[in-house]
Amino acid sequence: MSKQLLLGDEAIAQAALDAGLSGVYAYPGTPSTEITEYIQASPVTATRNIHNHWCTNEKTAMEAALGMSFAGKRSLVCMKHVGMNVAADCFINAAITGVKGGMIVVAADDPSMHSSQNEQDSRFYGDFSLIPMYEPSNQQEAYDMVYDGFRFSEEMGEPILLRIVTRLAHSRSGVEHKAEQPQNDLAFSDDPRQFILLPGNARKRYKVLLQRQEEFIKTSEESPYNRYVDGPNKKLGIVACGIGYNYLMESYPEGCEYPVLKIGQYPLPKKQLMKLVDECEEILVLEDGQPFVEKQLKGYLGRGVKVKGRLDGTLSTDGELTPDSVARAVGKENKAEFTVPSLVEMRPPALCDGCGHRDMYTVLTQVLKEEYPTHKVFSDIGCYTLGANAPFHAINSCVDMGASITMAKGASDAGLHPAVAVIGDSTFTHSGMTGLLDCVNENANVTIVISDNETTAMTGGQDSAGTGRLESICQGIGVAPEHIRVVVPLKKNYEEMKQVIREEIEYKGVSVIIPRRECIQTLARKKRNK
Ligand SMILES: Cc1ncc(C[n+]2csc(CCOP(=O)(O)OP(=O)(O)O)c2C)c(N)n1
Repeated sequence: MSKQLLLGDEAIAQAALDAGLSGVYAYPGTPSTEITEYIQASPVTATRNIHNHWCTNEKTAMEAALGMSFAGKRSLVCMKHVGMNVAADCFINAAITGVKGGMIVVAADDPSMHSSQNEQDSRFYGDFSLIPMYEPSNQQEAYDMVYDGFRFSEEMGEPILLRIVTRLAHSRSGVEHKAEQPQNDLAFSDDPRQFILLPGNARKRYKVLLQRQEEFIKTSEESPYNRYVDGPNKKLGIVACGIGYNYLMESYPEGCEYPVLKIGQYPLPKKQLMKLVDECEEILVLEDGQPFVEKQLKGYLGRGVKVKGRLDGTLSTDGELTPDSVARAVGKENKAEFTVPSLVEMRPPALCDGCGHRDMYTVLTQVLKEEYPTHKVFSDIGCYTLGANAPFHAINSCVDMGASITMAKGASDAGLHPAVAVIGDSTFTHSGMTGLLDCVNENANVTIVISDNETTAMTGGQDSAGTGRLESICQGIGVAPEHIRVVVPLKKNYEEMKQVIREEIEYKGVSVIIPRRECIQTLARKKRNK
């Protein structure tokens, strides 16, 4: 079989294509975006008519993937870790409905917050929902887990969660392909009530899910992704999860002196874990993210075994695991840490020269700072969040997707004026529209700026769900047409833009200002590809 040099994300995508995927459903988010992009660019996607359009948000993606599974076909749903919060309602309930066609949920975590607002660990979602979960240690394993995972999902009758981290998603290694499989035929559950979660049915199904936990543990004990490797020195036993195993092996190219339990599948394999605990004086847990296994281990042992990891300070409680931090934790000499020469020291990211968000902030901050000193600006997540930095210092909040509009509403309810929201076009359709309806329903005194660059720029320029329809969406939600104002953010229009901002702040009700100019990066790409 051929070997290909693939990113972790690409290995996942290729495995899904090889395993007879019928549809990928996703909303972009680093470090998961490349999975869908790889599927979109793959020639077989068109020839096999595999669904590959971006979704409006992670919840719609999860639900559509469950719908495809309901119809008997194999679906993949991909998101960054915080997307799991958006999709959680469907995700948790999908564990109770179960699946028909194989369904794999990829949650790409970002320990160290390279490109995120938190470093939550998606393995808690696996535990919380009570379904089996994979965590690959390298790109080949990511491929194998997805390739075999669809069948496993169908055998278990459950979605499978695949948790990856940034370093695995965004680094390459040689990956061997397996044979291409056909797509499933349309097929439905034998149980007509499987997907009807009325309380009477949900209670039954939840009980069954609980009863199946021992079966899931057994599959973990027999899984090729969980491996007990003995070592002569029993002073320490190491539990190495996911990429933590890869980092450990960097310190032991000839094999580790301590017994190691490699974890790639959850729930934790009880038998192997007990063997490690019985044989070793102390346990060290290596896991990238939060102390998920370490906490469980402390809970389930309760017999005076010392467990070391992030909770006792052996490893830092925050930030990603690294080969260096793992080497230190096992008492290995560390090379001097690489230091960044001062010449290239951290520079905060900035909006591109020529970006429309720049013109929008230039004008907005001028009007607000000079004429409305009591103002606050609630911003959101996207390129325009960089309005927080110099030279603008324009925003007062950025919390989660959609929160600009609803926080502005809450602050306005509290008596703040002017309460201004700044949100991007993709974020608006992702989670801002429902908040706008709240504003309209109460005629909240808010001024909402939808800074429309006609793309999802922050994550690389994917299609934005509302392009060409933002005014009609706002009007449909109930914003008065005369208070939906479109401007072109260019220097020559600054005076007009200022006047529009003044008028809409003075209006006591919901107004939407749409500065619209295409992202200069997507524009340049289009020109290059012509
Ligand atoms: C729940 C969630 N999903 C995805 C992301 C990743 N992400 C950050 S901003 C953004 C969209 C930005 O697009 P837009 O609002 O149009 O602003 P732009 O970057 O184009 O200025 C995405 C997808 C995230 N931070 N949180």
